[in-house]
Amino acid sequence: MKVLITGVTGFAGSHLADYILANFKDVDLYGFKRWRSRDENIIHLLGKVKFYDVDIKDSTAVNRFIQEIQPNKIFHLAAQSFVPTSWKAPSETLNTNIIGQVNIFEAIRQHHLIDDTVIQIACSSEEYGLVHEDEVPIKETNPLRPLSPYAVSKIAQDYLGYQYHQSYGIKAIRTRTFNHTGPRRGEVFVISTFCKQIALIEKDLKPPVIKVGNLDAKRDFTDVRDIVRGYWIATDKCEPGEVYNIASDETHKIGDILDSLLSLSNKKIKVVQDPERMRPSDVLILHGDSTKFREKTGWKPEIPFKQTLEDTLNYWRKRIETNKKY
Ligand code: A2R
Ligand code: GDD
Repeated sequence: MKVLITGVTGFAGSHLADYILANFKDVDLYGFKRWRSRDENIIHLLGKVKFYDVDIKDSTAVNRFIQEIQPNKIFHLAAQSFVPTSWKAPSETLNTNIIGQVNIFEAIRQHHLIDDTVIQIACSSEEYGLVHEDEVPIKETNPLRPLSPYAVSKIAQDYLGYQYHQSYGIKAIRTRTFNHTGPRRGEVFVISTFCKQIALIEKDLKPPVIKVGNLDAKRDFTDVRDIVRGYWIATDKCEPGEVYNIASDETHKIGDILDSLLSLSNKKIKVVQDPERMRPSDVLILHGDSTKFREKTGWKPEIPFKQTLEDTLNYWRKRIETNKKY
């Protein structure tokens, strides 16, 4: 079987590659990266994954390499994935996320791969946006009230999956994933930025002050290693055209997560709110209901949240200990 991961240099993409290589011997694994992509998440994959330099905004390159690979499964994870960047660079976010996906869909159509290729689309719980107290836990049927350009781009990806399935029969599996974290998470995301700052403070590389944003927001976190297992199962068991929440179905206040992380360190650390980290409109609560996905696939998360927090902090401690590029 030929499997293509877009966004293989990223957080979820590199963990998905690890999962596939560890569990399936009969898979030829391909990855789209960019020529200037960071390599820290994929160095260990060299020789095991065939990499192609493809910017997904470049329809010619997407077309050419999808034709060459003829993948049986595509995990479409490439995206501008950081919500605050979408306010600073809305056009770039919409272009990458929406047009990038259209380019992949069109390549599948043009090369007559619709019947042979299942494609998982990484949609997001951000699509739910403004959620009322009486709407949690959030089901797939909840209204979508996006609060960022990123959320709008993900709604477009999601609905393009629906529309291409209805119009052409493309086998798109739409996964609305709630927050996920773990080792290799980009340093700007909440748990990673907290862990990185704590690890720097522990090494006396930074004053004992941690900068934070909105600590009142609530999020539903799952370990990335459970999420990528879910993506694989989704492509085997879910219905093309359908949408599925993937979540832990538990929610945590960001302030409580910060307290848990601080309790893992011996340093006394002061917490300071950084206005730069506040958003024009933040999603206040994401608390998923993933019953539909669990009943369809039998998936459930296995890694406890406490373990994920410890692993992420230890990842940053090790990275700062061993790597000058932090
Ligand atoms: O930044 P790079 O060059 O390392 O590649 C990132 C890739 N990417 C692109 N690939 C091709 N053409 C583009 N124009 C392009 N823009 C970004 O997407 C990287 O490999 C990946 C994003 O990785 P992360 O930022 O670590 O996101 P994460 O958490 O792995 O998210 C995976 C998916 C995304 O669709 C999110 O929106 C969704 O899950 O939550
Ligand atoms: N990044 C960041 N940095 N967020 C902070 C901070 C901080 O210092 N302090 C508090 N927060 C709050 C944010 O305001 C937000 O409410 C929450 O922590 C989570 O922020 P992020 O980790 O940046 O993630 P996100 O929820 O905006 O988006 C992530 O999850 C989505 C799924 O719901 C990303 O992984 C998206 O790509 C993904 O689609």
